[in-house]
Amino acid sequence: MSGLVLLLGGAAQAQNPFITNQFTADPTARVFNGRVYVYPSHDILATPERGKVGWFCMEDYHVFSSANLTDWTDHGVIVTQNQVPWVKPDSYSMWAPDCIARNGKYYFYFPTTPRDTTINKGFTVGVAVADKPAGPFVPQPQPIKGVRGIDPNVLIDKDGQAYLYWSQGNIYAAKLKPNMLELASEPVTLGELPTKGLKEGPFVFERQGIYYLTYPHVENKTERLEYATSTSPLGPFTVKGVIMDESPTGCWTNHHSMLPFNNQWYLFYHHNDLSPAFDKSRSVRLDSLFFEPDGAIRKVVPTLRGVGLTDARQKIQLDRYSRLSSRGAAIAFLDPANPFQGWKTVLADNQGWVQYNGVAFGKQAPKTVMLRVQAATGATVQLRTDGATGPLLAQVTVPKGSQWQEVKAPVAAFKPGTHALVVSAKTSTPVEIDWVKFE
Ligand code: FUB
Repeated sequence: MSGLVLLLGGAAQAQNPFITNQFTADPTARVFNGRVYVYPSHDILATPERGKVGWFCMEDYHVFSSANLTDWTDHGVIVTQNQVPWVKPDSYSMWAPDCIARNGKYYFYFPTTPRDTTINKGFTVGVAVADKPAGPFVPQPQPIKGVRGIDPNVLIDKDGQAYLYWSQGNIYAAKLKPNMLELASEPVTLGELPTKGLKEGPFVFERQGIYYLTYPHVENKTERLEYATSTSPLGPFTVKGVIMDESPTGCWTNHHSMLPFNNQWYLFYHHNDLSPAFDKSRSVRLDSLFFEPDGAIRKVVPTLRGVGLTDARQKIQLDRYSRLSSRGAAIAFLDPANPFQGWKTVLADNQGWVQYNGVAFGKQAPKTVMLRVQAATGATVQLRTDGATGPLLAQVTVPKGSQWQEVKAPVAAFKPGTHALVVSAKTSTPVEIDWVKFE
């Protein structure tokens, strides 16, 4: 398997979606050796020769990692459909995976279609094993016996017993043998969950003696993230509530994982940011997650801003905003024909402003600010910290032009530390901003 390592963007990836070099979905995040590793599915577009047009199409898995949840590394392909002996090589059905560490080995669980239909007519689950979190992974010659379904997830309990969870309309669970490759008990249905509407994508974890079974569920029209709790890994579970509401823009699936990292919990999930018109091409996101004192999970409101600070000296992508004026501001793709180029902020007139929180200016005052901008008839923009009436950092005159240009202006005021950056238009003509960077 490929050993490609690609630093994604180098910086300023502290926004959503946080992987923008390809479509990614179903993110299972794990902390291994002080780094966060994300094992997502890899959506690609089906063609008449490849997969089924209009449906999910996935042929391989990449793994990504980060030490700070801001700068992400793509370690390349770790498992691919035509290099696993038991997998139907043209099934394009490498759906939501998981990975877990035990005794110095990394076990990567993935659901897909076997070539031998006597094993199973639909999906089953296989394992690939590695000595390091990014591989190389060696697939087992056969899938796990007795598992029929998708979305594997593994919990290793405090007593060392491992459990495999998966879904097929309902959610199922069984004990795993210490070798992590075989079931040690008959599968059971976790039956206390809602009976109406598809449930899938289980992610189970234990916190302060409570076992959380979290899962996407179609209560209404599309999936929302819900959870149930128990005092034991196999239940009985009590349904507790919603972690994330249905997508307001109609992305049918959601799929998630959660973990604590440096004293903060995070929710990893997906949306179709890079493919708004087709929700089978998804992108992974990340937001902070909080527990109430009684252990309840506080509902997460999805953000574009994501988590972490953005260094003022890196490109600040305002289009991943924290707040946007209700009039005179909009977000659009830089190149609608190539969404992977990212977005721009369009301020239509002097009503338009955008706020981006968590910009780390540090201790030393920057001398200038640079903006990548475009304004057909010219424009003036102002940059302030901490609100529309906060200190004026800079006023920038954008010369008229129909091309992108990098325009500089001196920084007039400076307060050390981390601030919200507010950029507003001061003229009645449109101005488009790709990014802002202090120097
Ligand atoms: O990515 C394919 C499928 O969509 C996953 O296995 C489900 O959980 C849903 O996200």
